[in-house]
Amino acid sequence: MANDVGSIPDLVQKKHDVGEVVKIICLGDSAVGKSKLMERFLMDEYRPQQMSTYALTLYHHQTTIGNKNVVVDFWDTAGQERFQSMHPSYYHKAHACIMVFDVQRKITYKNLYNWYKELREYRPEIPCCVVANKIDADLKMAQRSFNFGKKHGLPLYYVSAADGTNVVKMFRDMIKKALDYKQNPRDFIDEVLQELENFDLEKKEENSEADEDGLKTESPEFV
Ligand SMILES: Nc1nc2c(ncn2[C@@H]2O[C@H](COP(=O)(O)OP(=O)(O)O)[C@@H](O)[C@H]2O)c(=O)[nH]1
Ligand SMILES: [Mg+2]
Repeated sequence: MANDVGSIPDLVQKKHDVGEVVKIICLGDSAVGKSKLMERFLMDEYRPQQMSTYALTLYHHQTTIGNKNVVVDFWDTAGQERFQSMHPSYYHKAHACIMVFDVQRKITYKNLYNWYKELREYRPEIPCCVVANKIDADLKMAQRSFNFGKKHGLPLYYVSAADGTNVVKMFRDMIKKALDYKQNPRDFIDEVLQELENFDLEKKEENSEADEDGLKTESPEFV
């Protein structure tokens, strides 16, 4: 009995520690370096979960932003991008998007237009950035201005998954933006989803408070 009483606050605490969960997706042509960027950012935590049936790789990352615990689910394509289109479920409930091109292959830059169009069909409002990858291979590219970002009001990062330039900065910025979006959605459907999530959390909290007060719904004596 004493154990029971002691364990309840622990359980409540653990539930709160999990923090917000955000989903960040990565888009761009094959071989631009999407997977390498994730691997570089996650380094030792790198334990991807291959979902080959869905042509998908998921990476889980736990971090803190301010004093908030955040769980990030990074979604990476595993080949489906060859078809220049992703399944709608890839976009579903995403909170931010990282769009990557390869500075050595012009076509991957041109194709950003298609990726961006598809993204906005499913997620009209989520924060998005443009990533010019592989600048280690051609440093002059870091001086070039790429208009795609400016045209759509998206931040541009010059990065290298190979040597790590700007990788942490870009991911940290995007995690903050994803979190900010989740907490202040600008899309009607997202607002409703967030309300439902809050409602669910409040219900769970109410139940645990009731449990703490000894108001168990099912008492072991009656089972
Ligand atoms: N030089 C250079 N090569 C890179 C960089 N990032 C990725 N690559 C290479 O590009 C190829 C494709 O990378 P990958 O991450 O599999 O691309 P994805 O298909 O977009 O996931 C691999 O051979 C990588 O080693 C980079 O920053 N610099
Ligand atoms: Mg890949």
